[in-house]
Amino acid sequence: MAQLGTRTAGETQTDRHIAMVEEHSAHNYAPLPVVIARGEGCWVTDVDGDKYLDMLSAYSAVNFGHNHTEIREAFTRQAHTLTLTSRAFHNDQFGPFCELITSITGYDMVLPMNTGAEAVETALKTARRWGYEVKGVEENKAEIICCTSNFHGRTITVISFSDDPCNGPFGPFTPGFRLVKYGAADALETAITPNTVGFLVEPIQGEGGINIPPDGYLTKCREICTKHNVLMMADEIQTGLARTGKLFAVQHENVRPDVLILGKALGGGVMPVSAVLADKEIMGVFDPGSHGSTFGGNPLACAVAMAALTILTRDNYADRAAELGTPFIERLKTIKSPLIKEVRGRGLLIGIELKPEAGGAKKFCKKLKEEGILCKESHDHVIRIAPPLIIEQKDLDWAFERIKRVLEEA
Ligand code: IF1
Repeated sequence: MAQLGTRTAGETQTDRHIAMVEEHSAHNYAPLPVVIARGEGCWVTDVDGDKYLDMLSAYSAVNFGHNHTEIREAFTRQAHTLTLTSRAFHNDQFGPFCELITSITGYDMVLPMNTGAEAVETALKTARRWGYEVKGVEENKAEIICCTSNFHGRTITVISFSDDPCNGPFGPFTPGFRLVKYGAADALETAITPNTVGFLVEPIQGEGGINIPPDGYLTKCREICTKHNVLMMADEIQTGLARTGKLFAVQHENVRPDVLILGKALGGGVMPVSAVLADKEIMGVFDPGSHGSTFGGNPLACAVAMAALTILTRDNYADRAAELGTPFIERLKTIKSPLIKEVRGRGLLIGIELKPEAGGAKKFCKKLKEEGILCKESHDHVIRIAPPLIIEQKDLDWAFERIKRVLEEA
């Protein structure tokens, strides 16, 4: 039940905060009119005391819920000890982090960054340098294949291979990228040339609308990349770390990409931590000075990431996401609303696609907010449901009643 806080007459705190943002912040977002002040588990409280169930998890960065004790303690302990040295020197958190993340993911080496886009850019640099120095592609001729409806971040190079119109006008764009239809393995094979060095793919497309590829797609892509000596690079920034019911979404098909890209929840929901993982013959292309970042691999990030990885594996978050998500998806499918085109998802990454005549998913996210649920549309017509993986059945039941009511009443 969303407890309504005591409201003072006239302007609310919410109004006051939104007015400040309207006045002083770039309008690069159109947020729901809610100003969150506290978070605990799956619940957040706004500045006026109203409570909401967080069903976005900051786009899967808050898989552990808000204010997770062990993550907070790891963060606080390290914050009091040592936060940043730069990688001009070693620090005592980095080695243990590298050992833990490589053992959990099964790759030889890791290159730590901060945001997801930085990790994607790092993967692109990895593929290009590998292409020139190992595959033998002529310099400046490397091609990387990406998918239609992709989302990999907001830097100029990353949006250079986006087909989303909101990514412009920001040209001139970075050359060397081709798009193929997401889900069509044969299109990938057709697009490969002797200069192709990498294929970048989301195992499930998040922003593209929670797009799940056909069964066997990732397996076929793996085979094609192996056959043509092209690096298969999986962007698991949103789908990774247990979100889809496996530790990594590629495990739904037992596919092992050559390059694994992680972010979001790797930072435990408290700070940006991202990483690129690969075996020695690929990651070995980097030599001192060829890549880096001021904060990449900082001791605070490593401490938080180690806590996140430890909790994920120890508490079987992946099984939990599958056990809670799978029946929840089936229940959502029972909602009788002529507006629903399809309910789809894996684990606790769920999309309710509405028919165009519903008028867009955003207005339903606004109605859900009034019911005490915070979620976000993905690609106009899809209501994305992605609660923290610690969510309890009773909260899913609470949410289901409200989602059902909003969609059936419409
Ligand atoms: C925003 C979208 C989701 C990602 C994948 C890389 C990145 C992201 C698969 C870049 C980031 C975030 C960005 C955030 C909203 C959110 C998002 F709507 F933008 F597309 F989740 F779907 N690969 N996704 O999902 O990571 O640099 O942001 O750390 O930009 O509004 P980042």
